[in-house]
Amino acid sequence: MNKKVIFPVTRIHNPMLLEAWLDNGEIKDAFISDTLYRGFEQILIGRSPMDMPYYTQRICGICSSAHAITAALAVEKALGMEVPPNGILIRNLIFASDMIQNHIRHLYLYALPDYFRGPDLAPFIPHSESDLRLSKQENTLLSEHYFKALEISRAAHAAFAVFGGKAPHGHGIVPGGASMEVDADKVNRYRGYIIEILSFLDDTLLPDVDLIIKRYPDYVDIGAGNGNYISVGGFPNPEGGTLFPQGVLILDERQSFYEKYITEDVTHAWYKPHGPLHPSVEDTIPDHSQNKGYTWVKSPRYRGQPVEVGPLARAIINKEKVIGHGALARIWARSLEIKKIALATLVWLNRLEPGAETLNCKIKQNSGSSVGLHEAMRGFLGHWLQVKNGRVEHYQIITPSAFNFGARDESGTRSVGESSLLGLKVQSEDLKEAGRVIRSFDPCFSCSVHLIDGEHTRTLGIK
Ligand code: NFE
Repeated sequence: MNKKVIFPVTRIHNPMLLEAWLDNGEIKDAFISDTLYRGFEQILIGRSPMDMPYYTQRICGICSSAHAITAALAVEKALGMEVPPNGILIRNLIFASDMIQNHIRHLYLYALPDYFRGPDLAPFIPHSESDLRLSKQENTLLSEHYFKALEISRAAHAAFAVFGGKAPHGHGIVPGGASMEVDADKVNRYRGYIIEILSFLDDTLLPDVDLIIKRYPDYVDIGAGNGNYISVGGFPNPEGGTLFPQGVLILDERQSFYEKYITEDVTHAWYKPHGPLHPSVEDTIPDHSQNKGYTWVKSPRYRGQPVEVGPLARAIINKEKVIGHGALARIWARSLEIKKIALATLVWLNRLEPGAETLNCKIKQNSGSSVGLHEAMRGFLGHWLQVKNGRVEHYQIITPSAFNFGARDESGTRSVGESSLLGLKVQSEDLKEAGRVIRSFDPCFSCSVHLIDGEHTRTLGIK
């Protein structure tokens, strides 16, 4: 077998590394490693729970509001806070615009360049010349759309700032609701951005995704996961229910989601060893001397099983008909989801009550344990919190990219990201086929571990 490495794997999140083992042009084994550790969970200890949405947003710049909303949910449950309806709607609007921003940037900046060839100019160079199937005209069109997508994703961030004050790392989502008041000017400005985004979706983005699927039909199923999917739900309605459903599809069976079945394993990650533990009792103690370790990403499991999370999982849990389960099926699900969210914002905007309260800061107690769960851009996000006498005593975070790209577990079972590469036929020198599969998950390794390790940024360091 011969070894090939892609590093970095994505066009933005530097620390992700793929080590693939090939035999006769086929991937027989794969290790995905995160070479970055930051220690957010330790940073949070001893602080005021009210600051958790602020601190945890700094985990990442592209999904900041996902952490804000999930942290706020955890704090509200622990302290017994109730969010007024306007607060719920404004938080949905802030998070929706951030999700739209994320999905548009992922598609044009991080995923589609795997399928089209841009001009010999930055940001399209260096090029990969393997397996390019679009005509010259189609390549030109998609290159133009790449720049248009930048403008539109900026409009999504501008919508975020209407109720969030700024983007990323906004000020709008706080424990107890939303910090902004509602007025007609904000509603109209937000709506204006969404109308602009909707016409870009209909005229440009969705037809572009259709074109790529038409030219690369094999990638609809190439890179499929293991058939296990989870969504923890998200975008609550004030009267109950959520836009994104909650559920589990595991070992071919649909089940209700129970948070108690979540565990994390660190057998092959660089942490102080422990068996699979529920996040409420788990710690995060870095230990780079672990011989079996090859990444900073732990291994989250549901009922001991690796699961896939993200827009495709949400569509499947929502019982939508999907086109397949591979790389382009993920991209297709993500692109349709943008429209679903954009349309939902128009409903939420209409339901806002100008002048009604958006924030309720009353707390029932100053100690408590809880979990905040909310779908992030890339899927499952959980914040486990313990507060004692008004201070954070314990905090653990599981992100979507940890679910998709965690290390193999104590039984040696791979997470979905690694297993989706097994058997993949590779003809390109640059492992483009594998890159397409990995990037379709929209991985983010800033989120997945929460110090730059100079020693291990170029090798996996498997000892
Ligand atoms: Ni840095 Fe994030 C999302 C979180 S990671 S992008 O979505 O949480 O998977």
